[in-house]
Amino acid sequence: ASPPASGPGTNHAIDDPLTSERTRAWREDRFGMFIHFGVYSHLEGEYTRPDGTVCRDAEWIKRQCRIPQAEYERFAAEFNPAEFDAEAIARTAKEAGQRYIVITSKHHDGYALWPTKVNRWNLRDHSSFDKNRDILAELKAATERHGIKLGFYYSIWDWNDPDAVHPSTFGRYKERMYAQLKELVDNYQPSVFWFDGEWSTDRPSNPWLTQDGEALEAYVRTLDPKIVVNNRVGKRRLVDGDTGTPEQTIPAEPVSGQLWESCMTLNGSWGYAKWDNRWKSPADLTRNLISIAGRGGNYLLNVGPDARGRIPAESVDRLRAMGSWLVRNRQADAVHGAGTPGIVAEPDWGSVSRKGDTLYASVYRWPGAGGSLTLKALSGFDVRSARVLGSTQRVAVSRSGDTVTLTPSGAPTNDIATVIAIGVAPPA
Ligand code: FHN
Repeated sequence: ASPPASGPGTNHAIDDPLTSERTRAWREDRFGMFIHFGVYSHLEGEYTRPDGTVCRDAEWIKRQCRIPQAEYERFAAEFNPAEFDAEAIARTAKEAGQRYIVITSKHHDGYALWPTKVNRWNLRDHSSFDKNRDILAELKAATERHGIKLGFYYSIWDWNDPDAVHPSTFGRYKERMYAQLKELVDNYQPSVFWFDGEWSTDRPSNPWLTQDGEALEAYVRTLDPKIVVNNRVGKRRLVDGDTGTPEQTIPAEPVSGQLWESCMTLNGSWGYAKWDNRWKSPADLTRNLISIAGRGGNYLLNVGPDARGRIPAESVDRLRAMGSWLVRNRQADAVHGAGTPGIVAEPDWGSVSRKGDTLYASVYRWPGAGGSLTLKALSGFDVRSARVLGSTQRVAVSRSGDTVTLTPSGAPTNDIATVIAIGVAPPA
């Protein structure tokens, strides 16, 4: 297929991501698992310098701690994630309610997690790992078994390939990168490409932000037009690629006309860092997911497996807590396949999402006895019913002007978020 006609400001000859069949499942998934894993995981966040001082970082450790190339290559040669268990990872994601996984096929250090034929800087050719194993193939098989989609993070910025920074050799780097992307599509049929590092400042005039980013997006579409591509392929238009990628934040007012996905760490690091104990609470994480769904976005929550390839227990525990909230009382209905309510504003006591004729009001702060909750209506609608999921208690509904008042008659069903399902109908 020839690349579609393009120019600055042109939205390639592709259909609108907001309504396209290509993004349909992604728009309903709402929750995915990000995995940062690579040579840096072998260091587990700590590098001891020759003078005995310790430098701490995570997936940026090579650069931030100025590890000499030869030494980083020695660490890679030792890397042996023998306990990487794709089945356990896919099961953890499934039980958490995550519907897709995006793993770092190559992070900024340029190391490929699959046996690329493009160079030897990869887990098969430069490690102590079993030469017969291919963890991306294992993950592909495991995700398929569990009905989860698999996508790849791929860093455009490459610290390992000197050709990437010099204009005279850049074309050679680009050829290798294109060849790697084709390998990934041919070998593993990913559902998502999650690019990163297009913002690199290594070159004063960064070609990825303009014509090369545009060509890259078009190239991926020729490899497989079904792949969902994130926006970090350039800054040519408001919406490059299919999806916006706010990082470590949940936009209060998402950019309109753009699909989006907040990516976030469970502690403070993407790659495994044994010193990082800044774990977020299960309540905050679950409420983040609920609020994101109510604002029409997805939540891509990161795990960083350790040197042996194991997801830390603290991460698994948090994901389990989120999954058990979702299955309890079918509260997942407030998240999976749900989106912005449109007809009511976001309340300060929680979040509201909508699926069809049902509004799901997830209450983070339940009112005291006899108290009530108010919703501000943005358009006319009738309330047909209101009930607390997992409870038989009555919820009285009254209306005055654009204020809808909900008065529950009993206690909340849990500490994280109690969901009131409100049946609505447009006025006749
Ligand atoms: O530099 C990376 C970082 O290591 C991590 O991969 C995050 C994930 O979104 N992206 C970059 C920073 O924007």
